[in-house]
Order: sequence, then structure tokens, then C-alpha cells
Amino acid sequence: MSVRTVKQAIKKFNKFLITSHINPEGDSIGSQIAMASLLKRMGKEAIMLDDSPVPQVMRFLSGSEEIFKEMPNNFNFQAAIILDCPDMARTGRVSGYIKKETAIINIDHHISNVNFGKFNWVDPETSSAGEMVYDLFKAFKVKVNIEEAAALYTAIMTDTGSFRYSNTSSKTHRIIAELIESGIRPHEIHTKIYETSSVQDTNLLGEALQTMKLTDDGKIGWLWVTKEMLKKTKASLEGTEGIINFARSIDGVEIAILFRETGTEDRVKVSFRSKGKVDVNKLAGVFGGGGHPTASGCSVFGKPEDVEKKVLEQAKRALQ
Ligand SMILES: [Mn+2]
Repeated sequence: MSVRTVKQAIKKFNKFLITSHINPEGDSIGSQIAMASLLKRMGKEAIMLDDSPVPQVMRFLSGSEEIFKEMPNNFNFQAAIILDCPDMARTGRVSGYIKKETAIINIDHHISNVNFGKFNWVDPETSSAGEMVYDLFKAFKVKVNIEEAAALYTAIMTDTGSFRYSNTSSKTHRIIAELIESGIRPHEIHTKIYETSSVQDTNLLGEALQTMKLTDDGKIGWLWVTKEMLKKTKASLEGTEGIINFARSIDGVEIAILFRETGTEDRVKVSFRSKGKVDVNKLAGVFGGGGHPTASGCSVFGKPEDVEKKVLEQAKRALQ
């Protein structure tokens, strides 16, 4: 299905719930804000409801303050637009509010998407959900305003690693050019998102870098964020984002892995990044996770040393 299918679906309904995945990042927040704004400008009712709070660094975006954490009373929506989620479980608590009769509109760019909606528009060739929402503005012939442009710029910038990853296309840059013409200042958005980290988060990075190891052939690089490190540095969980890129950026590394200890249970969050030769969506799939061919993740239960061993074994296999 395409943008046209979603356009037709949207026309049918008047009240929408918009959501995205747990632990949202730039693409989920930015695409939701722009989507909600588009619907409202077309005279429709829409609210945004997320499982987890908006990350601190994205609260400058106008519209981010409208993302609900709890379902408001008496909002009887007919359709739910789910952005940037490969499956329903990724919406967390929000899935509990979606009834059988709700029309689900699934807009996503994850190759692992399971087409869980009544209307599915899944395009793994696209850089971000933000780019897809932009296509909807075009389809409805609505000109993006400055607030929407800031949200979409944030979505596309973060999901393309600031236009460095292989998902960046000439179309991406054409869209960005149009967003800039609507009056946003890219350097200001970049500074707000990437140059406002706390000293605690930077100290955590220092601790994590001490744990970095490489396989003998130098093709796999991995590092750890432990519970102890988080306690010692008082860093935020958000502060662990981006640490994996230090392993990925080493010359010769094909697969970067970040292991993060979670709460009290024996569960380790594992993130993967690939330079392109290895499909880490498949690699995460071995452990029930997924994502994109070059960026994915999963959760693995077990003692940290056992998890590391299991994951490295599979990563080595994926390299062969
Ligand atoms: Mn995304």
C-alpha cells in the first residue's frame, strides 16, 4: 500500500489517536507532532498519546507539550495512526486503548514491520517516518509551516544520523531544502539535540568507552553500560543514546554492539549498528528483536557475561 491508501483512509475519519513507540526518539516525536498538526489543519480532531515521556532534548519542539501520557476522558477516536512501529507491542501501554473496531493506520519504514494495521503503508526504502509524513502533506497539498518543519527536520535528521547513513537519498535532501525554506534554522535544531548533553551523560560515555573491546579481526566492536555506571555517574538513560556510534566509527568495524543493563530483572538491552555489509535486522531477529538492516535492537535475558557470549557468537556467524 502507498501514500494514496493512507490518504483515502484519513479522509474517512474525523477523530484520531496518534502514537509511536516506547522510548521515543527524534523520528517518533517529530513525525507524531507533524501528523497531528496536519490533521488539525484539515479540520480533524487528533490527540497524541505515548507510553513514555518526550526526551528532554526534544521538548523545544512546539507541539511536544501536547503529547499525552495518559488517555484523556471521553476521547472516542475512530482511527489510530501508528508511526515508526514495526508491531503493535512497540506502542507499549497505548495498545491497551485501541479497540477491536478502531481502524489502525500503520505508517512505518522498518523492514521488520508485520503489517499489523487495517491500512498499512510500510516503505523500508524511506529514511524515516518523518519523510513519509512529509509525503502526506504533499498528498493533501498542505504547505508545511515552520513548527511542522522543525518537527520533520528533527525526525529526518536523527534517523539519518545527520544525513550520513545509507538511508539518506536525494529525495531526503530535497525535502530538507523545502523544510529550510519554511524558515527553520538547521544549526539551531542540531545544537539543541546534539550539543546540550549533561556532564553526567558525558561522564557515562567515558565509563562506557573503557569497556570497549574488538574481536581479533577488528570487525566487531562492543561496549557496555552497566547499572553501576548509571548509578555512579547519575547519567540519564537518554544519555546512553549515541554511545554505540563510537564503536561503529572505528576503522574496520562492521558490527557495533552496545549492551545495556536494565532494571532489576536479568534483562540486557542490546543495540546493533552495521556499516552495511551485515544485516543487523536479521541478527537482532535471532533474539526476537528487529529494526533496520543497519540499526536494530533486541532484549536478551540472562547474566551479562552469558548474554555477551551468546550475542557475540551470533554476530560472528552473521559476519561469515
Ligand atoms: Mn524511524
